[in-house]
Amino acid sequence: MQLRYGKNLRASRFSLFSKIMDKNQIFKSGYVSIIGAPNVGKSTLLNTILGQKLAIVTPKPQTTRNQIRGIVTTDAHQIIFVDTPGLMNPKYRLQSEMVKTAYGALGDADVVLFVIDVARPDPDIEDRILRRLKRVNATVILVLNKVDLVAKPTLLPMFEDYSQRYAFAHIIPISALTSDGVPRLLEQIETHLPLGPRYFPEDQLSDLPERFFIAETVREKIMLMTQREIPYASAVIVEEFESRQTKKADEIIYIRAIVYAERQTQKQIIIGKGGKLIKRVGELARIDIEKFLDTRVFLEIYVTVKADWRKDPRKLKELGGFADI
Ligand SMILES: Nc1nc2c(ncn2[C@@H]2O[C@H](COP(=O)(O)OP(=O)(O)OP(=O)(O)O)[C@@H](O)[C@H]2O)c(=O)[nH]1
Ligand SMILES: [Mg+2]
Repeated sequence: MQLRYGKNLRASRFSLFSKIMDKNQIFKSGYVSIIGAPNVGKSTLLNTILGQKLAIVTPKPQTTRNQIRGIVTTDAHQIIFVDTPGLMNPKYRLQSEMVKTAYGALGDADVVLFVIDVARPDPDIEDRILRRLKRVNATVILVLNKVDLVAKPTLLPMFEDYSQRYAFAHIIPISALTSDGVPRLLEQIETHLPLGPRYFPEDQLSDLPERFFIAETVREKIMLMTQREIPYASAVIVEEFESRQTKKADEIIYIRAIVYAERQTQKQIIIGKGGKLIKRVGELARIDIEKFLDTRVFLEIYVTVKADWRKDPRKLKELGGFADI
């Protein structure tokens, strides 16, 4: 059974948008793509803007693999924010699909947020992205993220340096983690939105199905609890997602998720001694999924091997969620 939008897939009433709109004001709408190198805080920024966790976040680079769309609707506008995979120099097929997916978000964008980690800038990848941005019609805003990690004076030369490298519409320092500077960023985004209709119902948070977010939650826990190659060699698919009644006639959602590893040795590590690791993954994922769906959940996780799925286009289509390989 495919549930439509459960309670927590509805947009929260929380809003970092500060302006109070007058009723006669014209409606604006548009797409805002969030791009940048891996680990700069793109998904954290999406979650902060939405006021709830939609995209998974880990301290490891290359966490996000797909476009994650989150919708914010107010009386005056509707904005579809698009979080994307971190841009890097791809070394295998999954990575090249991730890069293609990220650049694919530039086509529809009205505004592009190019996010930098001020504590760890990466001039090579930034230059590559900037060359690409020169061919884009959208308004490009440079977002200097993680300002909570550096002393203020270190930011000044950055304004100078980046404005010489590209004609950004704005350069805005923020901390996606503390939301410092985020309201100002949103104000600037609003000014660049075109007039447009409301594309989605006002309480809709995403156009992606619940199954996707459930699989992502399990993948987040695996990424957090495993090391070396395993976080990158794991994929998760939700095979079954069904509402059942308990003996007391309460509703419980039964979920069966399959974790795919590339090798038998990786599968063993993910399962852990006596099933300890996968049990812990299941416990942590269940807590988050229950919060997300706002209902009780019975989560079963199986681990299996699909050899070299990251290199095989057919397997990638199935496990990576890339529609047009
Ligand atoms: N101190 C600090 N840490 C942050 C901030 N924003 C994000 N982080 C941390 O940076 C790490 C990466 O954050 P993500 O949001 O997953 O980064 P991402 O750009 O989506 O990464 P990929 O999906 O791998 O491309 C996490 O540990 C976050 O908690 C910030 O403003 N300040
Ligand atoms: Mg991310």
